[in-house]
Amino acid sequence: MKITDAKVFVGGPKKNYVTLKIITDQGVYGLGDATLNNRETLPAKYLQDFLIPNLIGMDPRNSEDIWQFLYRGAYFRGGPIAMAAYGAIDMALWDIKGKLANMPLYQLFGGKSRDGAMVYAHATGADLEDLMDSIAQYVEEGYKAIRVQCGIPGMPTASYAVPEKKGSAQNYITDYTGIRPKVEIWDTDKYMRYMPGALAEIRDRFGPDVHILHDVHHRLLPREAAEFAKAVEPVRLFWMEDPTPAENQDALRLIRQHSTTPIAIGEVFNSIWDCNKLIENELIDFIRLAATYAGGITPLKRIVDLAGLHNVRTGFHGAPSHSPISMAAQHHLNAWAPNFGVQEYLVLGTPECDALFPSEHRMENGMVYVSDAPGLGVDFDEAEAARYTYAPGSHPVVRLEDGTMWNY
Ligand code: GCO
Ligand code: MG
Repeated sequence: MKITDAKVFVGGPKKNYVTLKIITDQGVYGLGDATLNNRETLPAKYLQDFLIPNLIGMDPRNSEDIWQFLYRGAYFRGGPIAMAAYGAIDMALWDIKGKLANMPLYQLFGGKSRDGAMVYAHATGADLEDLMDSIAQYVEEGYKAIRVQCGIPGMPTASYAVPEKKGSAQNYITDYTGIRPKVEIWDTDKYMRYMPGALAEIRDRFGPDVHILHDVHHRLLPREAAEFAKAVEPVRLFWMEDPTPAENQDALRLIRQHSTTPIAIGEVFNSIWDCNKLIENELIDFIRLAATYAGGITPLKRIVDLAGLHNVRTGFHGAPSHSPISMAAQHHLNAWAPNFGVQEYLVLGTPECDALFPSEHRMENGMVYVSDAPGLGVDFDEAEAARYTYAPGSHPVVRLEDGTMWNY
């Protein structure tokens, strides 16, 4: 069996999805997602110029060897652009394998460990009252887990994932007016003084059962993160996400030594080498890589297994930048993983998105039910795809009030 061709498409409804289609000599094709948010053309170019010409003629069933060929063979290993491109290839090869076996992928991993996988939604508000309305709406819709972000009084601009105006619920961050980013101004002191109290009010209002998550989005230093984690302990967060940049994996010790608030990290990681110490030293509770940026199902599954040895559960990234193809890869991993925690999932279910990526994965009452179709269980309509083109966009950058660059 041989790969005979592969095509890359960039575009989608209000998103620049990068979709790979690998075609074989036996009429079976596989789909992959290489969407690297706000840098979408780069994995697409890497696929077109270097990777696809190498794939032609290979046996698509050897997905492990092909992954090793891509990763080791590049000599310059890893990085988000390359790993997103490998991720798309790996997903497509697993899709082909599932179709050949006539089985949904979760069966090839070891079958289902649960019926449905809990997801979390994003509630957001220009201020706390606005956020409370947004949370109430998700509770009403049956969500069991909700991430909460709100504007901070006195902050010079809206901060991460928070709308500028009340009631706009416009939390998403990519601005498609061009590649030059807007600037958010950040003030750690104002955040530290306000946010723990706001989280406590949310817990009081919604009671003990709803899982509350909060994304600090890399804004704190390790000592500040430790103070924050300690202050919010009574709220019993499901998790505190990205409290501090984790490039220095040892920095997480400080937070751990001072608090029992669960920590979720990993959405910007590309490899097991970015998180192995965090996992082995049990410095985190949830691992957040995505099938795309981690380089596909093959390496992500290895990370899930390592995490399982150390009581770390999964909480894969699922921002709207991921297409339904990589989300499907994650639905299958979530159905199988013995150490599943939660899945971030923002309902993309617009008629346009469903028409571009038809599938039978189902979302109900805050749970995802994986499809039983062979492979990934999601298709791609090329005629629909022809309606879309690439639209340059950027998420903001962050500066302190004196102009110093900070972490987005
Ligand atoms: C999340 C993330 C996203 C990122 C975005 C960047 O938890 O979902 O923090 O909102 O900001 O994916 O491209
Ligand atoms: Mg995040």
